[in-house]
Amino acid sequence: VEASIPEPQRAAWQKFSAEPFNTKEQFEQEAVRHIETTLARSLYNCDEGAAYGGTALAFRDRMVIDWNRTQQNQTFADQKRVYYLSLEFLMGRALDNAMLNVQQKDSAKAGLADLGFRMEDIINQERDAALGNGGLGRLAACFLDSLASLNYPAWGYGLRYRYGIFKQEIIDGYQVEIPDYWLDFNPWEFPRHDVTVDIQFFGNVRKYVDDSGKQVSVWENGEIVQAVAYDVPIPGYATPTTNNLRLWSSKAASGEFDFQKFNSGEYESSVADQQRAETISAVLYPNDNLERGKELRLKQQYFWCAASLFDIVRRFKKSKKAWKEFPNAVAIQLNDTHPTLAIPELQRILIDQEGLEWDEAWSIVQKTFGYTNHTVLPEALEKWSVPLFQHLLPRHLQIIYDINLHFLQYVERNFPKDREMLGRVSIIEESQPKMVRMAYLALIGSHKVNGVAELHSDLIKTTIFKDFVKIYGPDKFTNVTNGITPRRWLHQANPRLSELIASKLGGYDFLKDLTLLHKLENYVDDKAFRKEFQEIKFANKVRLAKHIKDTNGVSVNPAALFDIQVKRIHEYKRQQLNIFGVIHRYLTIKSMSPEERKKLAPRVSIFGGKAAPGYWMAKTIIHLVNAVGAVVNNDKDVGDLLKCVFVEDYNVSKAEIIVPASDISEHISTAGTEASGTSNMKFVLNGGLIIGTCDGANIEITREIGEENIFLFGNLSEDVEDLRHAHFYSKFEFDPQLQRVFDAIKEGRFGDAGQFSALVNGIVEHGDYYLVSDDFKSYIDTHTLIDEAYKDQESWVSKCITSVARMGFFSSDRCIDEYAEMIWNVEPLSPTKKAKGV
Ligand code: F55
Repeated sequence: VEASIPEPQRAAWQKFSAEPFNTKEQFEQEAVRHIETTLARSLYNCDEGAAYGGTALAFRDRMVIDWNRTQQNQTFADQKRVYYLSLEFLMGRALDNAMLNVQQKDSAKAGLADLGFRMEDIINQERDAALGNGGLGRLAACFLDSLASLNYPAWGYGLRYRYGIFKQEIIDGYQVEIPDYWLDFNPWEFPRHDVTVDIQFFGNVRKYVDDSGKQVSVWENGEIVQAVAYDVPIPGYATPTTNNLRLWSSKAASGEFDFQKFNSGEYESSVADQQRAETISAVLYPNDNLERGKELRLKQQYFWCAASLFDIVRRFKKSKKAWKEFPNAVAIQLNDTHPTLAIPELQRILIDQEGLEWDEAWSIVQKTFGYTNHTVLPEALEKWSVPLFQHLLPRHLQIIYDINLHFLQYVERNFPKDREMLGRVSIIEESQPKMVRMAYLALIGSHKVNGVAELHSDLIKTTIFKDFVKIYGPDKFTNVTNGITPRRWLHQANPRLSELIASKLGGYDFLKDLTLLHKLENYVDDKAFRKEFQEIKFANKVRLAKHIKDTNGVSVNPAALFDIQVKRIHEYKRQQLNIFGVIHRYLTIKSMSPEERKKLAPRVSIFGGKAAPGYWMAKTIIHLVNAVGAVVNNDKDVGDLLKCVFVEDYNVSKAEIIVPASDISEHISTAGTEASGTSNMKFVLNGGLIIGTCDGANIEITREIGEENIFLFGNLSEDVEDLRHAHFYSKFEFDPQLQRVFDAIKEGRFGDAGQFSALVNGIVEHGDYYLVSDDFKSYIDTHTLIDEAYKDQESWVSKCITSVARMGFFSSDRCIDEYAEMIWNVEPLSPTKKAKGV
């Protein structure tokens, strides 16, 4: 290793080598030093922002020590590594997580108190790292936490967006998007200006036959953009293992080209080129479950895949191993189809640059990749137009055609009688223009394909990938049910519940092995435990009520039943069903006598979530929720019996306040549409119950916690097709209670009815694709059951505690172990206290 300190001088280094702090005093020393020197603030101008900065930098230093050691340890161990490629990492805040994972939050809290600051205020100074849309991006973040906590040698690779997911403001009931410029002060990233990769776009392919008679392809005359690495340390919980998340940032390649422009006086156009290059990593696309085929998005995907693969290959080549060893050193997991270009890119590197034969290269590629599918919704399946590909990535298009040719020949040989199949499974869709089907390419180029919950993994085998099960056999397909990290979603979000559990289980081991929660079942009837459990839920509701008062100005009663639906706004997730249910409840209250009203259980319906900026129907749903809230919350007849609020700008740190405060949360997608869902797991783990459809992970949650502890309703996925059909071909009778809701909207009781007509008409006139009318009765009847159940607090608390005790399966640690065993074939690496040698 050329850059190491020579042996005789190492003693000098080691004498001063940094050690992680472990006490309050050491923390204060580090924090004050950073505030004074790194941040150049004094005793007289240290505000909460500066105190956050000093605290973050103290923890950053502490993590870096473990991080360096981990990286060296992993390099020396020379084991297989996992690379998790995701275009989204929805990390949220880092400071609280770092303090808890390195188990020094108490030192910091006491130290900050000495300096006159409250921990909570300091934590709230940090901006979320919001480099993701929703579940898919948050899953990647949970996986990084588990990979490090379980000591797997693993890296994440993503894009360093200058703007994360937009900030949502609600103005006059409408969503307004504000850019999220989050990088002003980000102490958690390390720019690696020496780790750069030149990435080519456009250009042409020149083919020739070399001296040995071999066909050679050269991709040339393209435009070069430079990728610069930014590294983010990922600490594991209660382990020195600290993994790396590498995010790529784009900038103009500093080549002769630029100098020529400068010298010839084309200063402005040279700066414009620079800006064009920087545009690649400028902004996260804000669509979830929708793909719109934009050129810049394809550029982002290639830029990031090419930079990541170059980096992985560069690391492998240092080991001087033979190419056939590559799949024994490297496992690459594709988080959805967004990184699928990594497949033709690795094939290109192996054949065009390393001179391997096609078949040998392809066998390496297939062994290296695994592909996770997150959706069966047709509008979310990525397709790129062939002309766009031809223009941007001409060599990759050729390679994709070659992959397709080999694949179709194989299919033809094995299914000679089924000529139709060739068109169905071809990577190229014969449309106008032709399209590249990325999911097929990802599947063909991987050795395993997994869905994210049992139902979803079954569905992909019978719908979008049906033919491929025939072609490759069922063993290529597997299931890894999603999970969540208990560190953030229990210990960090709900410290009092975590502490209560620890007091009964004899410590915090359950944060590393969540199945230990089962021992809580012994306390279901323990009076003191139940009381404390209820008090914690109440305190969490008080905290959320305060947030709602501060942000919406609405007073909600913390003794009311908190009914929460927070997730991206999407028709398939059916927030419209929820708000129609709220209107139904409102109309019912209005029609009641004062005596009847007294018997009702008070409710607070809480909504939150972002709509993709171009998704009109989703924006209409937000508007309706706010319009209903404006009426209901100010109606004297209703009082505390019903409140309806929309919490602005739902994100990871809001979730940490909202999730622990639910009595009921809503996971009510049309059966067969929500691949898994992960917030369902978070809510139950925090002692809330669920109303849900038989969809995604709800089904497995039910199996684990028992059907007496969940409120399931609605039609099943196997009936969806027939029901949709029936909407068009048999005149179906509309549910009268839903009709009453629509009449109220049409009468203008929530403002001008015209604003909501698309939403109503989608159901009444345009086939009700998401089956709102079919499930409405079952939905409101189930809410009536919930009202009754909530009145019996004793049995309610038993359900909550039992559910928490049975949630062990849904830890992302369990997921990661399953991926490691079934897909990656990697082992954890026990951390050493100090890396040996340099
Ligand atoms: C983002 C961009 C595109 Cl182009 C497509 C999809 C997305 C996205 O955000 N998808 C997403 O969040 N999918 C969700 O993944 C979760 C984790 O597996 C699932 O729990 C959830 O059901 C699924 O919708």
